[in-house]
Amino acid sequence: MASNKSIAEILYDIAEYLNMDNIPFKPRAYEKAAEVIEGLEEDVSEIYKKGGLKALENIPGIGISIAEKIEEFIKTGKVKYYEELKKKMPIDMDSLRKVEGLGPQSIKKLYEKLGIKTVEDLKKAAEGQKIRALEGFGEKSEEKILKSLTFLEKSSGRFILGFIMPEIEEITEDIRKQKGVEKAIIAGSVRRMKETIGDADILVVAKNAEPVMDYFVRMPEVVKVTAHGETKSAIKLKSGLNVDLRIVPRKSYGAALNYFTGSKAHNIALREIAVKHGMKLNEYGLFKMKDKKETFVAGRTEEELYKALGLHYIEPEMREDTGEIELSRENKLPKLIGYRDLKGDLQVQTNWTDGSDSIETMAREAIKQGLEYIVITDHTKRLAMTGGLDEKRMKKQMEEVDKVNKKLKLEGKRMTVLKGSECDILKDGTLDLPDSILSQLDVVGASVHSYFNLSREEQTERIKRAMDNKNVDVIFHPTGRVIQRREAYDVDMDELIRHAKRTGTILEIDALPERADLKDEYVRKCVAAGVKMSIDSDAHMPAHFQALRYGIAEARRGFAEKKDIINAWPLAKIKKLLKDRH
Ligand code: DGT
Ligand code: CA
Ligand code: CA
Ligand code: ZN
Repeated sequence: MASNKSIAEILYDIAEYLNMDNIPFKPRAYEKAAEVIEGLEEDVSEIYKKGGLKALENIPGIGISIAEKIEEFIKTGKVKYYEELKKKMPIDMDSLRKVEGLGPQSIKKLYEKLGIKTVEDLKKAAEGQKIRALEGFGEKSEEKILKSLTFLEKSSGRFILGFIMPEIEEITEDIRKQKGVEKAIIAGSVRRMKETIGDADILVVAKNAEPVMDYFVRMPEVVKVTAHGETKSAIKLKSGLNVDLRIVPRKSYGAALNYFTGSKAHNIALREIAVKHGMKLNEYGLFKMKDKKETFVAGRTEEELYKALGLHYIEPEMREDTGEIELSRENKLPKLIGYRDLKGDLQVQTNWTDGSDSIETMAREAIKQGLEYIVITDHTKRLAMTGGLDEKRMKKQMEEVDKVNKKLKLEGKRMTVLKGSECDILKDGTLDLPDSILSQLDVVGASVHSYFNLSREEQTERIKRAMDNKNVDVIFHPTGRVIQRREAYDVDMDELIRHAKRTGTILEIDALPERADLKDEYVRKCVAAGVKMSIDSDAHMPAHFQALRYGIAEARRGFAEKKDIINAWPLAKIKKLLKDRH
């Protein structure tokens, strides 16, 4: 079916083609029509189905000529006029348009003189210094094109949530402060706390849309405005992040929030439930047909919406249509671990190895973060470049931990620093420190930092062997992935989870935003298998404790409850668990 989005895209493209030919007024008419259609509540196809061409023409901002083209597109999936324009100049308009500083005239000239059709063509030409020779371009604009291309490449990918979140939250906060704004909330994958996000979607309820939109497109961080309308605007920030802002009616706030939070799969499943109940669900609400008229059933809040669908409220992190809807219907949803539920942190590095601060500084910061215990887990000797600890220095560090504990206790602080290690797992699955030392520690974490390329069997056996060591309590960052930098090593996670169950080993959710390891899928398997996990910051400096939030998010995405996460437990309880293990 012809979606509003696809219709709008064609109209935008036509506008661009007309702009290239310097035609007056007409391009603006197409652009305006595209904007109107983008912001329309109802599907244009629906409008057409009900009222035909006349109804299309009645849409404000759409004249007969554009209405006819929309009709043609709905009927045939094509617009002849557009096809002809495209044939005359077969270029990848959508991509080329995104290149900063490249207007329609330039795009045309580059095609006519150099045959540039795609962004790749453009890059080649710029690198080959072909563009500077063109009339009206020169060396400067060639450099500028290359710069925009680099930026585009950098920003075309997804963003790691934890890195970009502060910026998104700041913008949302600033919007919230604008006059007349009643609500401003982040939706989309950001609200679902996905590890990486494509763009940010912000929803606003406001008395008066215009000043909010004007503020939004003029924020200092904005480098490009891709849409500026009454209900929807879209910008690109210096960081490369695209942000969509939508103003939604107060009455539809819950429905809009639900729709724009997604995921798409979750939305589709909800809509099917609505249809089964003889209702209709969209971003404006849940509606019932009565006497051939739609009446509003729910949509002010998400809670009300789920309720009207016969469901219990589902937390955003679970909305991926992977079983949450069935659980909700049966009232069997997990009670997810909360963002304030952590009491401790089992992986903290200090300046004894590659961390930046002392044990004491890290402990004091942890207190500020509301934690009651931390485990100091510096690297071991095999990681020589980090100054990894050998037996002698390990013993020294244990004395230092005692000292810090005494000092904090004298001050009446509620913080216990525990002795631990991030001990390297060697190639054969043995550990980098002898059992005589490991057995004296409160918490031993073991990690793979080498031989990532072993075969699946070898890697699995290696880690299982580490788990077999009675002194090993936790496997840190169990799959070794670093998002956008390194794939997980090849390992049989199902078997590791089974073995963790057999040996009572804890598996870590390393909370560093670029790790998020275990990821949600494995967290869920651990929950199902009854394997306990920890959520650790892997802090190398005080600011890193902030990462815990993203670890909690990953746990929530994996349906984990407080009982599944041992550092959500009070110190006495976790101590008992460790004691029972040893
Ligand atoms: P992202 O930005 O790639 O990280 O992922 P999302 O989930 O934020 O996706 P985005 O920004 O394209 O759209 C935001 C939400 O809007 C999405 O989660 C669900 C909703 N949505 C977007 N397009 C559609 C659609 O075609 N159908 C339905 N049912 N929902 C959609
Ligand atoms: Ca998004
Ligand atoms: Ca979006
Ligand atoms: Zn590590």
